[in-house]
Parts: sequence; structure tokens; C-alpha cells
Amino acid sequence: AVKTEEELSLYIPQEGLVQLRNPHINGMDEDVLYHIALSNKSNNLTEMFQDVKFVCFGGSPTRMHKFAEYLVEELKIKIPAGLTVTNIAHGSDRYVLYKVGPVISVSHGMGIPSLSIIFHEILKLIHHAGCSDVIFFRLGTSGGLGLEPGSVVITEESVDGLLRPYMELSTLGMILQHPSKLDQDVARDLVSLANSEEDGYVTIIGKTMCTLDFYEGQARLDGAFCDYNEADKMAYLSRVHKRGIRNIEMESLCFAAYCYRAGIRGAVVCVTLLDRLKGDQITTPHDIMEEWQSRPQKLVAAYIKRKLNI
Ligand code: R2B
Ligand code: URA
Repeated sequence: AVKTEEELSLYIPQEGLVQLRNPHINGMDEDVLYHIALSNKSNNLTEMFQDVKFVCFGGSPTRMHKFAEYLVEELKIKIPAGLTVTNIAHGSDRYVLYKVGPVISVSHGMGIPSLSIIFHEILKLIHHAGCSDVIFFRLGTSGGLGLEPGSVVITEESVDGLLRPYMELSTLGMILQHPSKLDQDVARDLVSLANSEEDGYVTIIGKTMCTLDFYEGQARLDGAFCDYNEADKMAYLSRVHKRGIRNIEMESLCFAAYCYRAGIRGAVVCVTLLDRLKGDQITTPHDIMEEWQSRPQKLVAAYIKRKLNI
């Protein structure tokens, strides 16, 4: 019998060794983590990953490579001269995965289906490796609502395009609803590390809307299809804004729902690339955009350094 969401959804942050809420895994001879080309039989996952305490997910492979390099500097990790961080998932061309001291930096691609796959495999990876007390982050980009572009939003709770605070997943021909709350302590600790005056941009806690599409799903007028007008768009976005939503992106619902289900402490930190109450197109020059995209990375790196007493 499939368990009801009530039975499944008690958010109890795990303490100690990372456990899976799947009774089948430990009875398997081998567990192939197909999309990152690793397996608990062919690789010594304990030796490779047991010291991991933080997993940082982000959409773009290049950005997650840059984040790994940034962490080498920030955490003062020693890498032999002439060498650089290596992509441990090089046997697959779906995602990239770097390890820098106690931190994994991994790409998740765009949208919930892509994030879902890598989340399953990373959670199994850290379970097989015997990791304990691991915190997950998503570092991303988003469209802001009523915020100066470049502002950073830490997600309090993620909602879908109908503003419902859970992810619906069709499972065995049924629709299961998985709550998408995030750990409020991690969010508060993160926001306390930001200083809007010194930084020159604001960092706030707010709700995030997660959609299944970038164009019509986010009420854009500039997709290849559009069956509504400017007034319809603005009525929807204003309603969303009034409900406390501060940004819109495409993965937080699943990320939050899976952290909640797993009892893993997690946070979503996204920079806003534009104000959706003012437009649809992203026209900011590349170098400014690069600097904006480093903002979630700086905040999460500061959090990690604080935790490691660096
Ligand atoms: C933010 O940016 C991407 C779309 O441009 C998507 O992955 C997201 O959540
Ligand atoms: N990512 C999104 O999903 N939406 C935006 O508007 C910008 C980045």
C-alpha cells in the first residue's frame, strides 16, 4: 500500500548518518548512480565522500565549476600545483560534480525533472558514503517581483503556479502531494550573514513561486505562444506579489519537497535577474550578470565558512 502524505511528511531533520526513506536500497547488490556515472560497488564512495557536510546544487555546469574554484580559495583547500578541481561525474555528460573539502558542488540543469534525478542520486550517494549531518543548498537565478534586479531572495516556502505549497508528483497512477517548506533556521542564519548596506544590494527572505515553464508558466508575453494580454499578465503577477511571493524560478518546489521528505536541512538562495513587474526580457550585460550570479555563491560560502569556523 502507498503511504498517505500525512504518514510520510513529518519534517524531522535527520541527526547523524544520512538515512534513506526507501527500504529497498540497502538490500540491493549494487546501486548504480547512472546520471553521475558512479556506483557503490565500482567506487569506494566512503573514501571519496564520507567527509561531505554541504551539497550545493545550481543549474549551470559552468557556474558550479566556478563555485568549486571559488571554494578552493575561500576554504584554503590545497590542490597540487598546476592541477584544478576535477569533474567527478565526467563519465556522464548529464551533470557535473566537484568536491572541494567537505563541499559538493553539483549542477542540476533546468526544471523540476532534471533537479529531481540528481537529487535522488546525490541523496543516495551521501547515504552510501556514510555522511552525517549534511545541509543542501540550491544557488540559482530567478525573476524578481517588486525588487531591484540583483537582489537576493532566500526562500521561506516554495509554491507552484497555483500558489499551492506542495509538489504534486504522479506516482503509480495517483497524484501525491509533497509539502515544500524549507528549514527556517538555515534561512535565518543565511540572511543574518548578509548586510544590505555593505553589499550594495538587498538580501531578503520571501516566498518563491516555482513553475513548469519559463514563458507562459511565468506569465511572459514574449514566448512563441501567448493567449493572454498585458493586463491579464499584470493581474496575475500582482496577485502573486500580494501573496508574499518575491521571486519566480523553476526548481525550488521539488528541492524543498525532497529536503522536507528526506529530513535534510535545505535552503534556496536565488539572485533576481530582472523585475517581472517591469518586463520579461533579460537584457543586462554579461559582466554585470556574472557578478549578480556570484551573490548566492558568496552568501553560501560565508555560511559554510561560519559553520567550519574558518
Ligand atoms: C532559473 O533560471 C532557469 C531559467 O532561465 C531555471 O533553471 C531557473 O530556475
Ligand atoms: N529564471 C527564471 O526561471 N525566470 C526568470 O525570470 C529568470 C531566471
